[in-house]
Amino acid sequence: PRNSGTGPPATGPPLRDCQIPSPLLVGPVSVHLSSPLSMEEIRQRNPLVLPGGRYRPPDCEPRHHTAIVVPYRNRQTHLRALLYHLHPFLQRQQIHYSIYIVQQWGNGTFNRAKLLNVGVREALRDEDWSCIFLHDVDLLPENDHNTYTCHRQFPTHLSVAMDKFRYRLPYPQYFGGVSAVTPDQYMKMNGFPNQYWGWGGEDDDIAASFNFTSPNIIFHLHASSHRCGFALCLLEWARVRLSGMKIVRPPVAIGHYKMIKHKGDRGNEQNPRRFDLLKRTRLNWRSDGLNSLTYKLLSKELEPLYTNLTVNIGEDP
Ligand code: UD2
Ligand code: MN
Repeated sequence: PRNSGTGPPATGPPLRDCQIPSPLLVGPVSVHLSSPLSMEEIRQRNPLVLPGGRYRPPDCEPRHHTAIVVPYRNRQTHLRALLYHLHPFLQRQQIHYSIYIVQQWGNGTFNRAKLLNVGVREALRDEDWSCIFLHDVDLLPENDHNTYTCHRQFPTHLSVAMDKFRYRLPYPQYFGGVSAVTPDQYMKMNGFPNQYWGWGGEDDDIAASFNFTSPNIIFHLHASSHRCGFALCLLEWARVRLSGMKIVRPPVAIGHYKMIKHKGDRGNEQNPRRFDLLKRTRLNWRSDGLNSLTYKLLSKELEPLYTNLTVNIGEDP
């Protein structure tokens, strides 16, 4: 069942269901990274987007209701590039959507996964979304056949081919960038970990991604696992697996993304504890996640192109 807010408009004849695939899709699009437009210019190019960055197709009843959640702090230029590309991209897919920017308040160490937890919880207060996207601010999709919808059973990993990795998966279990879950899948895996402060590891915790180039983690793997073979251990580690699910992906030819080049941010230095935390996912995932999430929502603004959530998520203890 849906909220009244997701049904057809109260007046006028009911709309026909949107066609699948959307007739508006164009396939590959060229993504330019030269200086993005101003927010006002982007707004003018997207006249049907409502305050809060909401949209629903005007002439058919959408089959999908997707919230896009973006963990964020101090990346204005990237945000404009994302909004510039994503709004038209999603409108061509004829889905009902809304974009949430979850902004970490203060100068403390950044915590991407905790911000994602906040975004999911707050988005679900607004609407009965059927799908929630977890989206880095600096990733721009290059093919609109990569639909921003969810798989019924399993979490999806979308950014399977990025320019920065020469349009290939860097390693089989990689889960960074853009992913998606239904509310059910999210509950099942107890959301995302709250304990990863700083860069790295949180995506590994969620989905057994694994960096083959890191001797450190290989060492830990061997040291900590007597009973399982190498590959098997990787799969057993992460919360998607531990909660009885697997991950689905679009074909590599479609899951193309450009990542805006950037340096590491201040306040998001590599997390030296990530390897130790990862060893304990199996023990921690049931107690650390959605059910242990605490935060203070400081403000919620319906900006013309997105909903801005400013949140105090506390500090690295
Ligand atoms: C990789 C993954 C990312 C995440 C991260 C480790 C890719 C494409 N992405 O990103 O999903 O797993 O490693 O944590 O491989 N952010 C801000 N402000 C900050 C810091 C981060 O807004 O000061 C947000 C922003 O949405 C950014 C995301 O966090 O895209 C990930 O941070 P990053 O882009 O610095 O890390 P990156 O590219 O290595
Ligand atoms: Mn990045």
